[in-house]
Amino acid sequence: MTLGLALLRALKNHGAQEIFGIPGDFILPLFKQIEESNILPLVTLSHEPALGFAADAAARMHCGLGVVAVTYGAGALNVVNAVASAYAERSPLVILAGCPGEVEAHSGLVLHHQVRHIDSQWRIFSEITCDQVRLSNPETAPKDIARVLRNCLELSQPVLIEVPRDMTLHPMAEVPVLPPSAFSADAVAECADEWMARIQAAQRPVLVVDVEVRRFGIEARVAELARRLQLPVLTTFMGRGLLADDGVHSGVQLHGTYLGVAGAPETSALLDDSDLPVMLGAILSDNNFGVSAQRMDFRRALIAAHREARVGHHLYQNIPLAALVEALLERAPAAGQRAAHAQPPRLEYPTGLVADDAPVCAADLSRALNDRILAHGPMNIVSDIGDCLFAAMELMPTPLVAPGYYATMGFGVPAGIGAQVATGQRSLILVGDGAFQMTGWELGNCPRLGLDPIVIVLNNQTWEMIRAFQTESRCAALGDWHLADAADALGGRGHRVHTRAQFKAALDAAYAERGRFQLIELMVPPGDSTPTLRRFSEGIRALRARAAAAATT
Ligand code: TPW
Repeated sequence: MTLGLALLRALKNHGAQEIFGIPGDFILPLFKQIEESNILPLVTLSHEPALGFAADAAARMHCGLGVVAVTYGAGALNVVNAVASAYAERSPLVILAGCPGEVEAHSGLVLHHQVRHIDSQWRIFSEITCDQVRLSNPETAPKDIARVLRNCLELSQPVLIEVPRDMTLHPMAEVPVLPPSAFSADAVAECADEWMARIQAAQRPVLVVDVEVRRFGIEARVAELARRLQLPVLTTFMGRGLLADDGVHSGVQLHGTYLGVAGAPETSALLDDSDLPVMLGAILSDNNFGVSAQRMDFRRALIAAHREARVGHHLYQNIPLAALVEALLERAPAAGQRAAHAQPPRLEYPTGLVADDAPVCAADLSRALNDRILAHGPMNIVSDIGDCLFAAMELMPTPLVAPGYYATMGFGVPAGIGAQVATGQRSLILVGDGAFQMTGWELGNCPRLGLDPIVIVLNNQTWEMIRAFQTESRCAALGDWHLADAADALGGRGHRVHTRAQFKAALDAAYAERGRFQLIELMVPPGDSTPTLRRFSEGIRALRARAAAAATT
């Protein structure tokens, strides 16, 4: 077998389902093998950042590997921000990057796409990947690839596989699938004992779930734990959409998302006043927890993430999240054993869009979509960063993919494309006009790829989030790009919407027509924002002012 084929088979054997790629001469031999072998389908897009976002979303939907294939230097460095996002947000991406062969690397000439050293690409990616291998030695490559792919999955972070241009056709043995990395069952048991003792002694424990719970495919097990321990559950901002599946969350006291000063007071109090937050898979970021009215004291929490578990000042290392959850389940009361099964709370969601001639506003977005969810059930929502993500916080339980922590713009459209490739189900993409300007052009690939996502552009003709945080900024104005017209030109259908009645009609028409992407351009006035963004920006400003005042006294 050739090295290229063995690599593709290894990817497939580790769960990869497709490759998002843009070719270049340093990786062309591998592209030839991808196309000829039919081991994994190849999806090409227009610009490398989009490949990274699409593969990231595919990985999130699959709860498994997402794969990107790019050429050396210019291609690989174009995907850096998307890989950094996946690194920060724990998404298991494999970056297959071309690189020079041994002979040409020492030709005495500087090669095209070479930044500084032949190794510059490797060095840059070392910062944003959890493991790397260059396939220059076919003897050691099978075990190196196996190690790198196992790390990708177990740490749920990107890895780099450099494929030297002259190695693709070199003979190589099959790549093994390694057994899971060893960990100490005793350590897991001791940790679970300590956690259970604390949970049983706590007055107001609360379970906080974040993205790793999905990455490691244990949502149903975590829901079971919440039911058996009768713990109220919050998701983090980043973890919004977790446990959204009806079958998973039934009987769970899911109280929505922790938004601190921007959230409903009873919801925020669950965590703010808890004497024992139990945090599973949580990223301790400012977006998740910085919105708390008080500075959060994480020493009072039980935290398991990134193969570590904490109890007060104790730190257990090399603890897989899934193993800890299983150990907790072994110690939890059996189902139904606890009296008075607490009912899930009734959360209030905005619904009931009035289809009249009043101008449409940002608050109408969640109203219209909740009406849709009520009538037709949950849908796969992919959101960019911007006010649209705050609108997503107002939605009824439905799967959501968004860059809620790293917060990179430009994610929405390509990630929505990646999500539809991965699931075969229509994506609903939420994006602001500013973020759309970055990567919205990728929609032009939809007709060729047979994809028909529905895209709602919240067009306020500004970088509204920027304006919300710094109202005096004039640079945030974007002008009117008439994006609905562009949609028609790219092979989709555009709907420019000014009133609530037009919004309702456009949504109905968009859902009714399959086979073409739909772009609903929601024309809202600059300065208008969702109630959630308003509370968030006011809350953050107040917290900052308080911190500044405290610093000067
Ligand atoms: C890659 C900084 C965060 S939000 C935002 C900027 C510029 C404005 C978004 O404007 P948009 O949405 O899309 O029109 P809305 O609702 O606010 O009007 N560059 C990158 N990522 C980030 N996060 C920024 C800049 C930013």
